[in-house]
Amino acid sequence: METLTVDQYSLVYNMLSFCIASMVFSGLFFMLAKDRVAPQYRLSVVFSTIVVGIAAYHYFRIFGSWEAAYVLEGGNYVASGKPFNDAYRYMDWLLTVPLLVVELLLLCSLTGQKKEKLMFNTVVATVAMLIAGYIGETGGNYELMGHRGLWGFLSTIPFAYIVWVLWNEVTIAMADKEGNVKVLFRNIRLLLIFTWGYYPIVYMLPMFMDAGSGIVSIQVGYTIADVAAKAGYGCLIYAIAKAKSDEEGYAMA
Ligand SMILES: *C/C=C(C)/C=C/C=C(C)/C=C/C1=C(C)CCCC1(C)C
Repeated sequence: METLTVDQYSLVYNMLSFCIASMVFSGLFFMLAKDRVAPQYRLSVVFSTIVVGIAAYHYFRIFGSWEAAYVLEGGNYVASGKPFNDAYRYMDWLLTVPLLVVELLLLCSLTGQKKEKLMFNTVVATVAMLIAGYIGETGGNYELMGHRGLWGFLSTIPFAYIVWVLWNEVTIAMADKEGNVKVLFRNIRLLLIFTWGYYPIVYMLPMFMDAGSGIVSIQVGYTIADVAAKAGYGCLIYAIAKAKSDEEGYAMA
């Protein structure tokens, strides 16, 4: 672990703390608002709650690990000797990314075999993407033309497949929609591209900076991405479910 300045250390510390608050309270919102949408869309909102719940738990652990990994010494944060645990993030993604994929597919108008096939394929692809990513992330060196670059590239293949499937299915689902529902579908498609596309960029950042800044960029970058891709995405999922319920004349009992 590299020595960090007080500012660098605090930036990560504060972002992790902000993230915990976002996850916990967006989860509370999804729980309280679930019955405002029609029954057939509730599962998606339930999935959002579970996703931010799992993330909140892991961020508590990441936060604890971050605090334990450094000690303040002579005005800087130096390694305490306890390793910072990177695996929490990947364990979190292994659970939450498949759920995020499935909850969006549930809102698209998929049926029968096609639905099951796409869910299965995309879930398998997320596992492949994350295993390759983890191998690259924890391999030690930060070179583009080395271990990190190679495994990052391999991880990008299933990633491209997942994004392509989700983009297509949302496009099909919004084709016969109008007004609010259409706008919301378009927004979630954009949010998906920008947030998911941002993870591989964060992954590459340490290749272009010194080791201390690399650690900080990874932590801050993934944390911002997670807030958008989990809490923000959950809000849009809820908004789509609500707009579709309104359109179909659902009134809360
Ligand atoms: C809530 C967490 C989410 C939505 C995480 C998404 C993660 C990715 C899309 C990660 C993708 C990666 C690549 C495409 C290549 C480099 C390695 C990864 C794992 C960062």
